[in-house]
Amino acid sequence: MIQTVATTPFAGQKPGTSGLRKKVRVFAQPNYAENFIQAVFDVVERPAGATLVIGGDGRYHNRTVIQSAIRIAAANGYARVLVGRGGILSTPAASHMIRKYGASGGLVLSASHNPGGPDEDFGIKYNIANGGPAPEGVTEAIYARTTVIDRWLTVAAADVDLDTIGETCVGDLTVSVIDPVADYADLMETLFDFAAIRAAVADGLTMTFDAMHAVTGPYAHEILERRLGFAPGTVKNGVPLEDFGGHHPDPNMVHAKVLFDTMFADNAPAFGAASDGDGDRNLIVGRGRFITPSDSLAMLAANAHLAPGYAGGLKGIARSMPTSAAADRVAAKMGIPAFETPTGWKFFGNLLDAGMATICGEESAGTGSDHVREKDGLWAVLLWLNVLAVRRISVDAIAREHWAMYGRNYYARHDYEALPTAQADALIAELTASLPDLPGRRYGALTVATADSFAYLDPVDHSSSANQGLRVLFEGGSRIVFRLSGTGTEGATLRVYLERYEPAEGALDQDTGAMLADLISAAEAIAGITRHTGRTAPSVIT
Ligand code: VG1
Ligand code: CO
Repeated sequence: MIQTVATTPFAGQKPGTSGLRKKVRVFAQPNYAENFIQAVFDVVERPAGATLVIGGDGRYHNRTVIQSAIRIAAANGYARVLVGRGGILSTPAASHMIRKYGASGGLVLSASHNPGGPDEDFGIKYNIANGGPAPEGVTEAIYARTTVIDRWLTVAAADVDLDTIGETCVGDLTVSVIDPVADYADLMETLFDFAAIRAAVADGLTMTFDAMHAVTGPYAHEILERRLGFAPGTVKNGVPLEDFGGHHPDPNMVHAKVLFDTMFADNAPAFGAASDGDGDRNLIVGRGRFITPSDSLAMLAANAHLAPGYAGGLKGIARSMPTSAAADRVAAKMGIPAFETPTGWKFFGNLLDAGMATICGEESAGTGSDHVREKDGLWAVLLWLNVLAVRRISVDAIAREHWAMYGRNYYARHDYEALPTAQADALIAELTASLPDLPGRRYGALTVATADSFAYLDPVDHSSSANQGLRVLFEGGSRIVFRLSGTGTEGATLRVYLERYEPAEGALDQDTGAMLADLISAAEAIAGITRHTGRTAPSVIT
């Protein structure tokens, strides 16, 4: 029996870079999550009798929202809901599930790399039938609907047992609780040479993987330890916890410091990696060698043909605008197109669907391919392992070889977190107004070539997206990008992306901070970060 619950709109239910993210206490208000989910069901394409995938990263509040989403789905005419056991599905596994089972879409419950717990963050993202994040046209329609919503639909039904594999009926809806790992692990076996990796492990290839008490633990235990034969204990922090053990599940030099320390110690394993809250990011560290995500994208693209899934070559490489141009050089050498999209995986979907790009990546530790429509942390780890197993050289050697061929894009991102929104907006407004005056200006040895606000025209559906970050490009290929985060839940976060290109015959093995020092001072001179915010140093450098 369908029940109609009267409601009124909440302000601010606007999806950001990757879904709607708010504090748990905001999501826990009566009607808050329900309004948003009903708004999704009101506007998205879903044939009668459609299937919906529901996956979550296991953070605090996950089970509560899953139970209410199931009842709302039942009242809205879905025929089937697929949900991972324990309410858990990594984001790439959810994407695969949508594609494999022909679902009309999915709800991905995650705030990804943001911390979890009663006082921390929660998030809901809608993915469409191709398995990828809803494009802007859809998220805008969802938002518009949230501003006028006056009712949501539900059924009176008990909670579903999420911990037992099997089927339950909720009204006319069938809920299938499925193994979250098996389908995903099988997909990975079709892409990578597991036998070659197993052989390398038998010959002594060692690794450590930090699952950060987030969603990848069960996947990593199954794939790395059980299917590939890495020693038990290779996977650290492998049990998903609602508060990620009190840490930020953000795989970077700050939050995965233990991994860094391990990889830079005398007895380091050959390979180290980590993933984030929802399993779509990856961090790659070789023995004594950190690989920036932008470099990882380029190096994986250059070596992907060594994996069976990519033996036929790549159709194109896509990267988000702030990601370094290292991948573009690989694409140029291969004679395939390189695409530059705005930040956020949703912008890669059309390129992947159209067969224009095979591999995509973002500087924020996201890499993936056309096997799903999300970035995929373990996929990147497995592609690295496949390359290492075939090449039988170290991560450091692969990096040096790559730079010797293509040159090196020294790269760092400086984040200024939790700024008062007014300060951040004033900085961006002032900088935007000054862009036309920047070309020709000199900052030490740097001369500005061009400066603009990045706008993207999608080559497939011709949709356009303006204001996607401010770019200051210098003569010689160096660059600074400024943009505000669209995933934070507290104030504003300013991201400053710094990149310096050093050609193959240049200085390839220098300290990144030293190589970027001129750009760091130029960023201050151009944007007045301290003047606007009072901050004299970034909160996080990645
Ligand atoms: C950040 C990253 C972006 C990434 C997004 C979602 O967005 O910069 O590259 O796609 O997070 O990643 P923003 O707007 O805060 O810069 V995840 O792992 O949170 O799904
Ligand atoms: Co994520």
